[in-house]
Amino acid sequence: MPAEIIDGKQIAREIREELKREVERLKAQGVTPGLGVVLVGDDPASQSYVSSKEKACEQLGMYSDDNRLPPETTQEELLELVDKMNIDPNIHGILVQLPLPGHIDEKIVINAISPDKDVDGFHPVTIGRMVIGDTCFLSCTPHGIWQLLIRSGVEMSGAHVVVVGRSNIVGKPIANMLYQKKEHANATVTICHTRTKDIAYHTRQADIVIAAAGRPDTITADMIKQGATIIDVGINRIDDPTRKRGYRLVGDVDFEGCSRKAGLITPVPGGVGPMTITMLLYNTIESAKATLQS
Ligand code: BQF
Repeated sequence: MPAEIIDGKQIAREIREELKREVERLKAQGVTPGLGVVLVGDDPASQSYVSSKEKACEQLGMYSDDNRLPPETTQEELLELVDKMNIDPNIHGILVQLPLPGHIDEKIVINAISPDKDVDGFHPVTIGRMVIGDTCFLSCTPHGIWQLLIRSGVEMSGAHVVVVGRSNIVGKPIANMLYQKKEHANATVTICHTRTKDIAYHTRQADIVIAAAGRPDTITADMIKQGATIIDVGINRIDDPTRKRGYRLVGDVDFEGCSRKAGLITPVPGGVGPMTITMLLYNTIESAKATLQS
């Protein structure tokens, strides 16, 4: 029996409907959730991500403050803008689109964002809170993966989750979220990476495989257990002259092969990707809510 496909686009749509009502409620109380957006340089992928995020804000009735800075922007200028946004009461979340140009130190910029507005969840204070299990902004891609699993009815408690990849933006945080002593978590988590001796040995035992290695065909059908849940976080551009853009997107999973053996599987595109932006909106709205409660 072929795997059931987890429709990330549809689940993202449902969450955005919920969020839209939340924004209306907040506006009625005099608060419009606002996202401060910063893009430095002219990387086409980053431009497209930033535009999608701003469009998504608009669709929910949120405010977004668009700041597109030239590639030669200095670190000092960027830090000045971040400082301004830190104290701007109309901005509840700050999004500095990564990657930044080489002459700017990403770590310094991330550290400059107030943890109270860290809707990307990349600040070390936020990460510390997450690891401890405190309430915090959960970083968007792993939070999106978690929501996909929850809303698809996947049992996490006691499940063996194998995460392939150990990046700061996906592998490390999703592993942390899923082993927490919390509802919809309590999994046993294994993290595999480039130096793991036999990745297939681990993934074959997994009830849930999360592929975030950044390489196509990292997970093939022979590497998974019958009926497993497969989450594909990869976004790899493959040259394709038949497409108008000249490329197509593929994940880290051999979708063809794995969808014949898995129980549930996410597609690329239309799986984890749409959830990432949705959770950014979610975090910004939560941040706006917090200003009312204090
Ligand atoms: C889809 C990102 C690497 C580096 C910086 C939908 C997105 C992607 C795919 C998207 C990403 C990846 C984002 C799909 C935002 C996810 O349908 O498959 C949406 O917009 N993303 C980003 O802002 O920065 C990145 C990946």
